[in-house]
Amino acid sequence: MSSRIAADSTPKSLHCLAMRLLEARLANPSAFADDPDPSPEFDDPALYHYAIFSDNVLAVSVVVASAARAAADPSRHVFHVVTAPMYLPAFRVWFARRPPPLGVHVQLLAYSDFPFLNATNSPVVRQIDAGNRDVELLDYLRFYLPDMFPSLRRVVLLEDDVVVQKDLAALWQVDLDGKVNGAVETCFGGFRRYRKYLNFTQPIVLDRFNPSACAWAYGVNVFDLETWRRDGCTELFHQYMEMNEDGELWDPTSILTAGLMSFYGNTKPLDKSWHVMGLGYNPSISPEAIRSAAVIHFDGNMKPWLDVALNQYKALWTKYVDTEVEFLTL
Ligand SMILES: [Mn+2]
Repeated sequence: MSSRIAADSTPKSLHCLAMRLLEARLANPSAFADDPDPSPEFDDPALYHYAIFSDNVLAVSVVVASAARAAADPSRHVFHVVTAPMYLPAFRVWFARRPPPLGVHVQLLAYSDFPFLNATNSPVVRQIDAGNRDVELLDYLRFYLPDMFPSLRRVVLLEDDVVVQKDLAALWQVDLDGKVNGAVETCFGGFRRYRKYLNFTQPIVLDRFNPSACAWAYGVNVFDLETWRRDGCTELFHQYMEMNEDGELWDPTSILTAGLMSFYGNTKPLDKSWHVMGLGYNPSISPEAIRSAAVIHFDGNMKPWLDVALNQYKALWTKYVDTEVEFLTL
């Protein structure tokens, strides 16, 4: 069953899944609390906290299930899932029907739950309000982690196209050397350096950045929220978004570039085994690299829930799809 679901899960059937979940809630509203009481674990800084920004219920369920299964003590892991308001009911039904596995904690939120995300505070919201359709608020929420989670000191950002294969508790012991962002670097030789992402013919870019600085990846990022607040990285991000309103400094649709600017000189390279990339486009990743990876990342267009997924990697994702969910009987 699970392989059939994943093989057939086109974006259209994922949308159907969200609709079915919503239907279940309309049919039986009292079974699904609108706003369940927050658990004390949600803001306990002694626990391991993850942020996932997504509108894909199935993908998020795989991230959570895989991380829970890999954890030595799942009850110490807390997942903060933030979605668009229209998808929140679907997430609520899913996690009501299938409570978080193995005692992990899951907090479900919509970005409308954060009042500071308004046009006065945020140039991103202003650009969306102005009709800039290239900007998706969900994608930019990662720049607001310290404001979203004021009581937390550290958060790991996981994208929804990853699978966790090892206990991530050790990420909380990684020494970031006073930097804000822990990430795996992606440069090799002359490739994937800042010159690829920024327009160095602009004096302001040339002034501030080294063109041969090494780029890093989103997917698995350890963020020290206290240092982030101290260094004002969100404010810096806002400045760059405003400077680039005409799109001359960098491709304004690239969230990575916004990150490369905002955390420039503030990123600590993580060991590459924390985050192995390319499963959404590269058919020849070494099996050994995949086996020893703490997290594998299906970055690229061939997502594991799509028909075009690379066959040799598909099972690494589908084995975490919860086949007991009745809505999946398509
Ligand atoms: Mn990704």
